[in-house]
Amino acid sequence: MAIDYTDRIPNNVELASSRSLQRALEQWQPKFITWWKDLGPTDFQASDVYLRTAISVDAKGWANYGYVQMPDYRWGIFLAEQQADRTIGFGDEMGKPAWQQIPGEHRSALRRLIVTQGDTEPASVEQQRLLGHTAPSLYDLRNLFQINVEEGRHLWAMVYLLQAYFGRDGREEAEGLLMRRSGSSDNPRILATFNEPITDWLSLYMFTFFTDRDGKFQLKSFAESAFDPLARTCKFMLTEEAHHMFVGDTGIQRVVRRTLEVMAELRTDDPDAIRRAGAIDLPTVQRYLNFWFSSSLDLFGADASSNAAAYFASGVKGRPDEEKYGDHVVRDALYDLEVPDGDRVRVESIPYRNAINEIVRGSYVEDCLKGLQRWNKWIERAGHAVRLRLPSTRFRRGIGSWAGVPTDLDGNIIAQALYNANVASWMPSEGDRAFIKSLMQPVYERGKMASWIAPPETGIKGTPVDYEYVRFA
Ligand code: BYC
Ligand code: FE
Ligand code: FE
Repeated sequence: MAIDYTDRIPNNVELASSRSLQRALEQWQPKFITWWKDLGPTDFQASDVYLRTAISVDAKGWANYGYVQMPDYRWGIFLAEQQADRTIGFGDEMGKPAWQQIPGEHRSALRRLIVTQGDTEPASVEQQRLLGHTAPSLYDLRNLFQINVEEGRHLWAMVYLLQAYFGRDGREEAEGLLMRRSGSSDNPRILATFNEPITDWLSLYMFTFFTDRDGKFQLKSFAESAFDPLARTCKFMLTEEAHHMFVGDTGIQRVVRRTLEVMAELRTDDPDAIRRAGAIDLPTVQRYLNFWFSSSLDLFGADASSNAAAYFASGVKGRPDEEKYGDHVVRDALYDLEVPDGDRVRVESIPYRNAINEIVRGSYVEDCLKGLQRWNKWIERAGHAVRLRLPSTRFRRGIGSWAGVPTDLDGNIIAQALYNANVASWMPSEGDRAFIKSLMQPVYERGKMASWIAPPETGIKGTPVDYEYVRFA
């Protein structure tokens, strides 16, 4: 069957004029659709969903709203506008022209990074595929599907780079991106967080708040890259990413607000009483937060990393918002890293460039804190003394100097036995998960919300909250 790909695939990469790229996409596109139908959202493929589709990168075209059946979503390929005569903005190559083609010596590093980035996108769709059956409202159901199709588009964005710039290797990697499976034991997704199951909506909100926010920082690092097509692709992806984090931020806020309402009605903060009323007690919210925050921290890589230093030196991958820094070369500076040394903490001075993963992680933590401050305002206004908090970045780490080091939530090193005895109260327990699961009943009546979550303040794109966001087939 002939498909007019230049029409089917909205793009600003002159797809029509590149025969070889079209051929590669013609091979890949049906495999993507098969993957989507097999591993995308289950059972809602024939429903009409009120979705945003990008048909161009300008202010008018990037957000078109209308009813779409997900398999018909027009996954497009968009790069932010090219900046004429762009030069490299950091590292040893600073001031030289940005690369429009990949220099041979950076090919394998870029390939690995693009594959790692690309792998997370379909992974997240796989992780979330069952959530449509238990959405707390039509509004939330629509947001889930919006995120899923856009993660699909982000996969397209990376596959475009692989196919357009990496020849046969790139085509093989593009196939591999559809073959790995989240949570599989023999062919898992590359990064650990993307193999964790997301089978309840509290986890989805945590994931979109904490893990999509890692995406924001990684994409911002790539938006600085000397490899111009990568930089431009990631810049455009960031415009979509904002909605994913919005879903997490407002989702957790709505959970907290509903809990506060129930606490006020019952005049208690007793978790059992709150649970009996069908809301989620704040200590449970905290445990889910501890889990997803600590897992997402690992996605920034090792705190001391010669890879990160090499990426910065060569221009492959920079720091988010590079322009906010005074020194874009940082050749001789040092960074004081706190590392575990037996049961103590030692400060180790390492070259600044080797600490870039840790520095970016630090910016991420600050960004996360803003969300917590907003949620805590609601708790404060309701007159309660408890606060949600971020655990220490040393807590429950799997990557870097703190990997496997037993600490408490404040980052104090403790005995392994003490850690083992306490971890169940710091992480979601079997009981917590069973309780959250019991709440996961779909609410598909227009404008209605599940018992455990407050309604959103506004609908999507000026629609009322009781809009029919999803019309079931
Ligand atoms: N898991 O020198 P390091 C998103 C390995 S989220 C397992 O720091 P590197 C999204 C590493 O491979 C954004 N292994 O490594 C969100 C290395 O091993 P080797 C995703 C890990 O590679 C929601 C060793 O440890 N984007 O978009 O320089 C929904 C030393 O570490 C991990 C990216 O990740 C880990 N977490 O830095 C949908 C960007 N971390 O080679 C989407 C692309 C490290 O010594 N990736 N290792 O055996 C990168 O930029 C980098 O690869 C990393 C790690 C920052 C991940
Ligand atoms: Fe994404
Ligand atoms: Fe995302």
